[in-house]
Amino acid sequence: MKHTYFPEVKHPIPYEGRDSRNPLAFKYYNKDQKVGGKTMAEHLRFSVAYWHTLKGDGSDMFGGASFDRAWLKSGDALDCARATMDAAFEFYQKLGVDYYCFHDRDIAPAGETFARSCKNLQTIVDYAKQLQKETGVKLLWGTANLFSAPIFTSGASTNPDAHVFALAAAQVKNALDATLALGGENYVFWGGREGYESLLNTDMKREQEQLARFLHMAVDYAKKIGFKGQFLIEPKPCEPSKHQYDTDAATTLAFLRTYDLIDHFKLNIEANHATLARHTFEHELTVASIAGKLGSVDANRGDLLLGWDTDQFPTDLYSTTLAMLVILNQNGLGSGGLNFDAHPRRSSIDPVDLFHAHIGGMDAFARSLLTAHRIIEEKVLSDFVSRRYASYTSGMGARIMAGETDFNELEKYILEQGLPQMKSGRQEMLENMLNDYI
Ligand code: XUL
Ligand code: CO
Repeated sequence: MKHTYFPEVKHPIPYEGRDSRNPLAFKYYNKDQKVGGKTMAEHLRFSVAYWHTLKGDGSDMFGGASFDRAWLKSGDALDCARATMDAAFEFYQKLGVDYYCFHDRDIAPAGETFARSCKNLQTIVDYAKQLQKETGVKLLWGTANLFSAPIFTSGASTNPDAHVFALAAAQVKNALDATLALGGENYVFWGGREGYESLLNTDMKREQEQLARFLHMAVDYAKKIGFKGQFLIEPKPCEPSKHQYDTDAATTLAFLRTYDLIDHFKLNIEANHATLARHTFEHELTVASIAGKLGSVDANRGDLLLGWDTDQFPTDLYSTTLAMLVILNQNGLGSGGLNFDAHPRRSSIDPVDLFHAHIGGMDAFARSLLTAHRIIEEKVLSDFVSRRYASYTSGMGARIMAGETDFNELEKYILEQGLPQMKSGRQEMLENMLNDYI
């Protein structure tokens, strides 16, 4: 029997239904419950973020570690990495999630040399593979940390020094190998430092071309090694860069189209990144979805009063309901999932707080799945929206959309038919209806 890192949680978290008052139970997330033909687990595909949940220590810009994490103090760097992997799989199993995500440097320590770092990664990947096999927990996505090491301060693939570009490529090559070895269903690119601080020293055009070249190389390498997972880009406007090139969904889609990468990528939309870009979460999800490019979600929330990437657990039912509407309307996330890229607050110091945090996020999304499913089944919004645009489905509206008319004819039409009448958008009525369902 392995060491127990979460002694307060003796058994897997049960589903007890909405009347339960047990804080260590699900009130809505009932893994095997069917909602419109799929189980909740199949719809939601929850994933734990290794960097926050296992490696997070509560430190912030103003102070050091506040969390008590036995696994982070278990001997030398590799012993710690193994202990952390043990804690991780104990956590996944007790929580009842099927997936996790990691950066290469979360799971294995960097070494003195690049070769040593690769060897460490290989060692821990072998260990993770064994634990995945024993538990059935799977890898949703892997990624490379190309932002923490000081050498990436001025970017990874967008670095002005080609030697740094080469290092980033070598690191992604190994992270892709690791993701393939662990059966990862996706691979994520988040360009934390792929942007700039000042245009005084930056050739923006060249940097974007470098980024595109890098992504093409990744596509080629994935093909070479037989990695079939989905490539994802995770937009964010800033932080740590002042201005990140993958600013938001629309910018990222335009970038992918410009550089002939669009067929190889989808987007991983994060709630807190959306609000940092001054969009709503549902706006970013919708922009990605209507392009057929919503691949996965980093489920969290920000704090509008703080205004930075607070990565809080998602508990706002309005936001999670609107998110589930987009996800259900596109028939799910395919190989993607809902990854809790979130961490407990600095004062939530105990390992058991990790359970409370994830239970809250999972219940919020499970409840929103049920709500969104009912809204769609009962056509609450869709009927209103189709009526609102009905004039484009026949007569002159249909001819406009079929490209069968022009400005001259439309002028004639107005002169004959007279001015259009205004119609209410009924926003408040719809907001009330949404509230009724939530
Ligand atoms: C940072 C962020 C990353 C990515 C993976 O804001 O969201 O953790 O999800 O690199
Ligand atoms: Co993220």
